[in-house]
Parts: sequence; structure tokens; C-alpha cells
Amino acid sequence: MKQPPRDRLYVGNMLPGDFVFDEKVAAVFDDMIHRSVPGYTTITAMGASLAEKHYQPGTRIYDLGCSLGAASLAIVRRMASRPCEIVAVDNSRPMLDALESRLATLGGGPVQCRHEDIRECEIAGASVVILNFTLQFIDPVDREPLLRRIYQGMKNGGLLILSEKILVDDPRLDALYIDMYHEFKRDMGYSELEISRKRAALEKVLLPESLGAHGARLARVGFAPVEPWFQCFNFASLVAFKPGSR
Ligand code: GEK
Repeated sequence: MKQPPRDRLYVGNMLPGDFVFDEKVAAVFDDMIHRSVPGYTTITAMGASLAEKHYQPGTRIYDLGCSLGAASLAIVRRMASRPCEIVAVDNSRPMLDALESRLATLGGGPVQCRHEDIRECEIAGASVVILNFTLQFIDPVDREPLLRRIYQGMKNGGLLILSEKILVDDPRLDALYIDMYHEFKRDMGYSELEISRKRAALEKVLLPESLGAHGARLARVGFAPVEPWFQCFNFASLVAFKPGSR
């Protein structure tokens, strides 16, 4: 199988500015995210399985901050020939262009791409919403209003999957997890310099919160139950349900 182009964005000497989802990132994103997020393959595959189990016929699945559509495409595979509608939203044109050409090679299917800001896009008739590693890039003041709009657009009994890089409240554990994370990146072939440059580029752009903060906000919005279903050091994924029967 053809390997995706390798992420070498932070190898050079140029001092990076703030991280942006431009064409250079889109071109290597598949490799970048697999080598930068411990558990990404599991979260994507098991998330698709959770989505398939909670999809309600005649409703929509939203993949918010879809990038190259990994979650959407995993769900398409899981759903096999079951009819469904998947709405994949991202505000990066290069990401969506790459997803659209992937979809074209598959000869169409149930995924509709929307080049929109997830803080403004319409969310309606959703039984499943995926927010995989996207909320962390949203301005913290916009996070609760976004989650409220998602909640309002969901069917009773609907499922939200929220995956994020997280902070850990205990400073020693937080330091340990960050250390383990950097070891993971070194094991994935990133050099110390690449790791520290990427970290600097993300500093003002990716703003993580603790699992406690995520859980409390989801509960304030109305989701119940809310529960982490996966964690690998400072990366976690939660399930959050809109109460009521399907
Ligand atoms: C995956 N979910 O492969 N509106 C729309 N999209 C946005 C916004 C916004 N306001 N802000 C950021 N994005 C994917 C990975 S990546 C995570 C998600 C990462 C988009 C941004 O353009 C990018 O494609 C995505 O959110 C975040 O499972 O790079 O660590």
C-alpha cells in the first residue's frame, strides 16, 4: 500500500509561526496525526463502531472538524451498505479539497463536505456527532455555545463523541503524561527539535482542558451520562448522550 507523505514540516531551520491548517499541513496530515496522537487509530475505528451502534435511521451523522475525513470514512466502512447521511465540516479549504478528492476516488457515497466554521454551521437531525480533536482548537469562550448548538441539533438518545488532548490536574501526573507523550513522538520518529518546534507552534492555538472541565461543561449543557471510554496519557475520548429514548 502507498505510504502517505511524511510530515517533515518542523525539520527545517525556519522558525515556525502559529500552527495553521494550510495546504502544507493537509498534504502530510494523515502521517502527522497518526504519529502525533497516541490511540488515534483506536479512537477512529472504535468511534466508528460506536457511531454505527447509535445511528438512528433517517438522521444524520456529523463529523465536525473532519480534516481528511478519517472518522467519516471509518463510519462509511462500518455502516457497510446501510443507508446513512454523513455531514463532514471543516473550515480549512485544503483539508476539504483533499477529502473531496478521496471521496471522488471512492465514487461518491454518503459523505457531504461542508466548508464552514463549526461554530456557525447548521446542526439538525443528528443521532451521532463526532468532535475528534477539534474542540481544543476552538476559542474557549465559544466552546459551551457550540456544545449547546450541538445538543439542540441532536435527537433524543443521540451520541456525541468528544476526543481531545487533555490537561491533568495533578502537576506531577501532568508532567509524567507530557513526558510519556514526548517519548511516544520520539518513538514515532520525530526529533527533539521537531517536537519542541511543533509544541511552540501549537502553544496559542491548541488549548487543552482537563477531563473534569469537559465533563462539567457537557453536564451543564444537558448531556448525561458522560464518560471517558478511552485514555492514553494526555489524550482521551468521551461519550456523551442526549437523554431520552430513541
Ligand atoms: C480526525 N477530526 O482526523 N470550524 C471548522 N473546522 C475547524 C475549526 C472551526 N472553527 N477550527 C479548527 N477546525 C480529525 C482531526 S484536526 C486535529 C481534526 C489536529 C478544523 C481544522 O481545520 C482541522 O482540520 C481540524 O479542525 C482539527 O479525526 O490537527 O490535532
